[in-house]
Amino acid sequence: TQGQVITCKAAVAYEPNKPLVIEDVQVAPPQAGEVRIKILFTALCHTDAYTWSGKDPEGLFPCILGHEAAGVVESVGEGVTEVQPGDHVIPCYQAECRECKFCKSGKTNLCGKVRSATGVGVMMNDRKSRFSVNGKPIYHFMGTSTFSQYTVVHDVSVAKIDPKAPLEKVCLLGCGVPTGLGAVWNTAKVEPGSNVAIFGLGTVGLAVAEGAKTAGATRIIGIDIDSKKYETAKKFGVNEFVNPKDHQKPIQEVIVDLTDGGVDYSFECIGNVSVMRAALECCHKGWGTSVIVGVAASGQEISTRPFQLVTGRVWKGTAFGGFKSRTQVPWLVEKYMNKEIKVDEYITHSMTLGEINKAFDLLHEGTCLRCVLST
Ligand code: NAD
Ligand code: AHE
Ligand code: ZN
Repeated sequence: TQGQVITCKAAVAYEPNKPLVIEDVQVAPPQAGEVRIKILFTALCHTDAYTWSGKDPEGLFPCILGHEAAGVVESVGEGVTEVQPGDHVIPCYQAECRECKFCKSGKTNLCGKVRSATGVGVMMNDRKSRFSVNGKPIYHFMGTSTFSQYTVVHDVSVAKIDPKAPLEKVCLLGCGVPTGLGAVWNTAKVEPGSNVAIFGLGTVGLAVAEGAKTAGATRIIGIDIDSKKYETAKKFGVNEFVNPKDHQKPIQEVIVDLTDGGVDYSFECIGNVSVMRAALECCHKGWGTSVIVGVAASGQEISTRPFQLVTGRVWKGTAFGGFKSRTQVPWLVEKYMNKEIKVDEYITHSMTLGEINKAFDLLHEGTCLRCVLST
């Protein structure tokens, strides 16, 4: 198949919110600096649902969504040296070129090399898509487009992993789990003995809890409008639970009262701007730090009284948990293989690519953390 167009199945999003259509898609061969991957397993993340909803200003249609996956390299374009056909890989929506201003700064995991293309659904080389249906181009998404049996990504967006790792599990290390762990370890840098509040106990919030537990946090307070979330959350380290619906007072006041003035660290893992405000304002005066993890819709803005920051609270955000993708995803895979981090526990459902619309329905139900699709 090397050098040839591959025709395979993919789930195409033609319009916001309209059911995805399983199509025969043509996938062009990888050009210079590109890698064509046979995707074997892909999970669904709430960011896919967000873009599909039409609220993502970077959402373009028709496109192939999906960004949390694992597979095997099928072929590589000219000049690609770090992976070869047969390598087991995880596509990384957050690239790492190790050469750009961002990568060299040592201050961020964001990479500038291909971001201008991945934000508009094309490849860097020729600003075109490698996907088409009957000659009509289909946009890429986040530089990954994993809801397809084959995809083409930039070489700076591929992490080569241990071939012994089970791909049906480690596909989760492409997004949600690292995001939560890294928000704690890299962005907040939670110290032992800290008090932590986590708003939203989906996969990302639970991974924050796991990260906080391993960082030695003492009180790990989970906050969710669905009280059923507490039972599962206990297994990830949450040791107190608050449902905002059970209280008259604003949730930030409830947390401040519970914690003698506020928490050391809070994390917003929902994508709701009023919760982001509450998460900042439940932080302790003088040092409390709040990390925004959730992605909010186009047009949404955050606000608080500047006095909150004048008096020492810090507002931060994180993308992919601050992890350097190509370098650290393989390291996370090893941590999973050594049983140092959970992955299996986040997988509540397994289906096939053909059942993807059913899988999206599930995502909106409280019982689903991650659903893994075999392609
Ligand atoms: P999820 O939907 O599984 O989890 C959200 C949780 O929040 C649910 O348990 C829900 O009951 C709860 N919730 C909803 N409204 C609430 C409210 N007002 N108060 C308290 N709890 C509330 O989602 P997820 O997959 O865990 O993703 C969480 C967010 O993180 C999404 O916005 C996603 O787009 C974003 N995300 C960001 C990054 C990043 O790199 N920054 C990476 C992955 C995901
Ligand atoms: N296109 C969206 C932004 C979405 C967003 O913030 N994405 C996160 C990853 S979410 C994964 O589930 C991210 O990494 N952002 C950094 C980047 O460079 O995109 C919008 O609202 O415009
Ligand atoms: Zn995601």
